[in-house]
Amino acid sequence: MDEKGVAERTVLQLLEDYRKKDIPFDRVLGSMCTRPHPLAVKVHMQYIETNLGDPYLFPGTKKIENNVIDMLGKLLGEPRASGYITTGGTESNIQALRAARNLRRISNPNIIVPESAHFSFDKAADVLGLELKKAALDEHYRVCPASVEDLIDEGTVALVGIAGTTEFGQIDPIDELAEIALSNNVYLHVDAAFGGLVVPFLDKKYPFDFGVEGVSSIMVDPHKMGAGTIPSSGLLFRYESHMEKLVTSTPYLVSKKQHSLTGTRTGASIAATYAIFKHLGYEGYRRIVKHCMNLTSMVEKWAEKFKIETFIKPVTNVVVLRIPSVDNVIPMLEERNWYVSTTFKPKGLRLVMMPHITEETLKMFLADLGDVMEKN
Ligand code: 0PR
Repeated sequence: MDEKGVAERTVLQLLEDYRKKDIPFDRVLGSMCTRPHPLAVKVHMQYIETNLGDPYLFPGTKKIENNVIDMLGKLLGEPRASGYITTGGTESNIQALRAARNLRRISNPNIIVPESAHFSFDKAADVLGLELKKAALDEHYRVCPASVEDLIDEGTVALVGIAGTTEFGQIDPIDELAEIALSNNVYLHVDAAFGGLVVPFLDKKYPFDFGVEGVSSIMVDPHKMGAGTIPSSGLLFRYESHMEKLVTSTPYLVSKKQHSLTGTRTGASIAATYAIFKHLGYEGYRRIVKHCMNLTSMVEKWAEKFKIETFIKPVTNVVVLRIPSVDNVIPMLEERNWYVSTTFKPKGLRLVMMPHITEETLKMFLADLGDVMEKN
C-alpha cells in the first residue's frame, strides 16, 4: 500500500490488465472447474456480506445452507443427512477424516485411500496425524478391494472410496468397500467432489452414495460440475452423531458451537449453490451431464478414428489419451492457445469435458491436436 490511494478507474484498469493474463474457460479442456452459472454469480453478489461464521447474525443465510444440505442429502440417498458447506474438496476431506479419527481416538491411527486419491488426502493425513496407506488399483484404475482388505489393521479409522477420480474420472466399487467397512466396523468416506453431480445423472447406475449401507460420509463440490461459485463443497454425514465429532465451542459468540474448520466463512457461494439447484433441478443437471458425456463420446470417436488409445473407456466426462511424448504436445497446444492437463501415472493427455466446452470448441481443439501430433 502507498500513503496516498489512486483513483478507482486506475485500480480497475490495473486489475483488468491482470485479468487479461488469465486463460478464458473457452480455451481450457483440462480443468475440473467451469464458468459459474450467471444466476450463481448474481446471487453470490447479493450475499457478498454474509458470514456463516456467525449464524446468529445471518439466520436467513443459515437456513439456505440447511436447505442445500437437505437437497444434497436427497440427491445422495439420505434426506436426513447432516452436514455443512465447506470451502472445497480439501476441507471436506479433512473434516470427514477428522470426524472418523475423533470417533475412535486411538493411538497411531491410519486411513486407507486408493492410490488414485487426490492430494488433499496427503494434506489431511499430515494435518490430522494419520498414517496414509495407499491401496492398489485394478487395470481400470479402480481401487482393488482385496488390497484395501490387506491393509486394514486395528489402527484403521477410515477407508476412502472415490466417485470420479481426479485423473481418470473413474468410480471405485463403493459397494464392495462398504462391505469391507461394515465387516471390519470401520468408517467409510466417499470423495465425490467431481462425480457427485455427474454420477446421479448418468444413464448407467453406479452404487456410490448413502443408498449403499456402510457409507458414513460423502462430499461433493458444486464449484466443480455444479457450475456454482467458488468456494462450495457439500460435506454430508449419514449420522448427526458423526458430525458432532467436529464440534468446537464458541463461548463468546451467541451461537455456542461450530462444526466448520474455518471460522469466518462466506454465505455467498452457498446462496449461489441454492439458487442454481433450485433453478436447474434434476432436469437441468441431467441436461448438463448429457452435454458433457456427448463431448466425451466425440473425443472417444475421434481417438478411435486416429487409432489413439484411451487408458479406460470413460465412465464420467474425463478422457485420458495415450499420446507418445505428451510432454512435447502440451507446449505445442499452448502455442495454439489450448490448455489441457496430463495424468501422472501412467502419463496421458487428460481432457475434462466441462459444461463450458461447446461442440465447436471441441472440434477446433481436436483438429489442432491431430495437427500437433503429426508435427511432433
Ligand atoms: N477430491 C477430488 C476427487 C478432486 O478432484 C479434487 C480437486 C479435490 C478432492 C480437492 O478439491 P478442492 O480443490 O476443491 O479443494 N480436483 C481438481 C484437480 O486437482 C481441482 C482443480 C480444479 C485443479 C481446477 C485445477 C483446476 O484448474 O484437478
